Amino acid sequence: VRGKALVISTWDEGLAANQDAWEILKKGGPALDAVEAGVRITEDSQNCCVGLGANPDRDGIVTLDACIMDHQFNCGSVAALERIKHPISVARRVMEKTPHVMLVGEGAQQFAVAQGFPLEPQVLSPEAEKNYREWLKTSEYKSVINIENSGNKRVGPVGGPQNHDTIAMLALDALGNLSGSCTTSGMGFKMRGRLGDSPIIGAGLFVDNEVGAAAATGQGEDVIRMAGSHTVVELMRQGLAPKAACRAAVERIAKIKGAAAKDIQVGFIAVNNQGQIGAFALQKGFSYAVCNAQNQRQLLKCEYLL
Ligand code: SD4
Repeated sequence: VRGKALVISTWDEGLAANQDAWEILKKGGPALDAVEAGVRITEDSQNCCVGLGANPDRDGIVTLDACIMDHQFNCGSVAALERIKHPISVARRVMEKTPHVMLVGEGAQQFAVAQGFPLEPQVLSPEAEKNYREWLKTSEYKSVINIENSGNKRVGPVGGPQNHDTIAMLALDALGNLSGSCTTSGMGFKMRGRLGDSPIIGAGLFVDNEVGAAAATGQGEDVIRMAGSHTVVELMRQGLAPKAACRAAVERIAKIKGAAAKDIQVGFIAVNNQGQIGAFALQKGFSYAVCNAQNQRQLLKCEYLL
């Protein structure tokens, strides 16, 4: 069974994150530990799109969202969390130590501190500070789609300019169990209090061990309105392969949005309980990283609709 273990995650940053997840999976460790450890790498990287180094909301404050789900429908989530470095680990504690699924804002922070997570200083990373000052010149909220060479450049470690704010990761372990994680700073310069899809079970992430797992990235509002990741898993339940399921979900978003679809980006990744993987995006520029026993550093350009 061990040959089947794999991890798949979003964007170029997924490559580095997969390595830490794989260290656990290759020893036969649980998918849940893998998806937590993997995305912590991205949360740590100051020069990136996730975690405390990321772009703030329009009031200049970094607010983080994350969720995690295991093979038994256990799930935990935090949203609008401030000054905590590893929201994914707080989400896991919500899952394991509370009777709840989601904690938000001040309550989430209180819980994190009570669980021993350090309260970090409220400062922007140099890059985010620069981006925020630039943004303040117009103070105009526009969702910038995550396409190659989009105006708002962020240089990823591998694939050149990228603009996005999220990592989602799905893993299958040696026992055949699936888990998933998702962590984000949300859309840069969002309204204070805005939540996207990423911390919402069924939208940003969904795992049903009998079928498969899926996760989303991109314009969260449009993922929420069609229950994105849950939809992908249900399509797999009906017999679609992971890529076909991701494509059908993207087509649904395109239909809902009509002409406005060209102004947004959404990408899905999926894995079924047989270890088949797939991904599909609305627009060009979405990448995803895959790691398994055969190939440990694979970065793939995703197929797209428009
Ligand atoms: C959100 N889905 O907050 C996230 C953002 C994202 O790449 O995935 N950006 O809507």
